[in-house]
Amino acid sequence: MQDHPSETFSIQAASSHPLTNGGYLLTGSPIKIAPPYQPERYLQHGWQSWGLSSWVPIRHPLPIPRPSIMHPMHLDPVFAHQRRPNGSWYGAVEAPSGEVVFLGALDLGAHVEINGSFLVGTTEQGEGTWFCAAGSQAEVLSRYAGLIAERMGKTRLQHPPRVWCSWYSLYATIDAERLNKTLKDLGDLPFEVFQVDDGWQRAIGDWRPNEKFPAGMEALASLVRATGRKAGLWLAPLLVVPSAPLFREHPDWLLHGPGGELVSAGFNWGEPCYALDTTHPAVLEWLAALMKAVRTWGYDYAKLDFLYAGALPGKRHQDMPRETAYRQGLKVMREALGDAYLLTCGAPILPSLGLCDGIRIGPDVAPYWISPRDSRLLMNFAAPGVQNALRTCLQRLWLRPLVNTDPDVFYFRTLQNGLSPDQKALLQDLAQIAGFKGTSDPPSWLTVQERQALKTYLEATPTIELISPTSYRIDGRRVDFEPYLAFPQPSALDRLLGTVLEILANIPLLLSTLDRIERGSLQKTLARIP
Ligand code: 9PG
Repeated sequence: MQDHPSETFSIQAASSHPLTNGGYLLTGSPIKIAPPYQPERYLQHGWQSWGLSSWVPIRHPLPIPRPSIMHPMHLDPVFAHQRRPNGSWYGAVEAPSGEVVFLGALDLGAHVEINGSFLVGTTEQGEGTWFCAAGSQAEVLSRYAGLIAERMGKTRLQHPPRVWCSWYSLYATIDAERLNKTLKDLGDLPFEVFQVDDGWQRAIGDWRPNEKFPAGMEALASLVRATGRKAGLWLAPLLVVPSAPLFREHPDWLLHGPGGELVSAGFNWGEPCYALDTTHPAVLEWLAALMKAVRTWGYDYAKLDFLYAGALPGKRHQDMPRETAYRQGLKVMREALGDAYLLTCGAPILPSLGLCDGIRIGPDVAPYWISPRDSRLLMNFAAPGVQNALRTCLQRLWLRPLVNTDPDVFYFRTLQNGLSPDQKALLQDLAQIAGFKGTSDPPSWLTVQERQALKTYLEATPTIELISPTSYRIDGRRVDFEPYLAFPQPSALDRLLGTVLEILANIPLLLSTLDRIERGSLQKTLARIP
């Protein structure tokens, strides 16, 4: 253990070099950082876009989120059962003074946890390189961002586009006709991208248009382009479900565990999900061809989703660290996409930097504040909802110099929306700060006033000042998010119900049935709206 008397912590590392503007570059694994006090809070960073990133209590840690069948979709499954507060690539503790002591990896495959009062950093392979410093949270994260940019690169684009995305209103009920109508209704609203989300494909892994797009995806793209906008398309290129032909035709392309079993990538669309092995040359070829096809159809904006699948632990065709394997797959897709805008989603954060233009920095929003089932009973903060999205996104805004940060969509509509005006305003403010402006509100759902407010909002370029990671000034107006971010305190009954739900959620048949019911009721609701 090396003591640094001028610092507020001591370091145990293979090597440590002081940096001219404070802090240290360290090598080794594990790395141990000991502050001379017992910290109360730990800054946890989620592995992929949706994963919880927040200050969390140390003495009474949050329980392991449920249900476990969703772990591969919501957190790094390797650490799913780690009870001590932990997170991917970096972590920090807070000193009584409010300063933080920060430990952040400069390499992939790194993890930080709190053990007693120690911050402990480990790497999955080899000797890690780390940055460690004390200071204000904003200051240390800004220096970390600089070091990460040197290693991973950063986006070529200063300004993210304004996007209309089909998901958060029409969900999987999209069809060519409805989208054409929505496109027409956008009129003079200043959206630069019209992005078709989930619902156009035959299956996850079968990226041909389904029967709801009888004229093919080219037809829709040319209508979009005729309005002067870029056409955008959603794909989950690294996922495959059993109903896709690829699942039967190329079992060797799928990621397997050490015992030859398929690695679970979670459960969605009423089916179990599996991952492609991005070290398999045939998979890389297929991915490149898929991205080129999307370009040929006329799409210049790709939202590549559920990308964590490429970095799940498993036995790969070519043996390499899982995040390196993912990055290799992403690089192939990036190159095949040429100069198209690439938005990554459900993506491991550090391994995506330098290769994408934008990245989703939080879980999905929803037209409600929280789902009591997910937040109170299952203590799952990666599930859709506005509170979850705000909480995680705010802790990821330090990424702004490196990549366009997508906090997910905001709402202006009242129709089909359970959010209060204040809650809608918080989301609008977040998107203004993050810089990435997107919505799914179909113009025909908006009142005249709402449409006007949306237009004014889209055109605004306010001055943003950081006060603290959870409070900002937007054109001089102070916005404080902190009062909205508290975690629920579940009762004994909540915990009991959570356990029952956990058991039920691990029955795939029940999940598929629920998925069918939800889709059916959404279809009926939307059929009633013009
Ligand atoms: C389309 C959507 C939208 C959305 C993405 C992603 O089951 N899950 O845990 C789960 C998480 C996120 C999610 C869907 C399911 O949403 O973030 O914008 O594109 O896929 O299916």
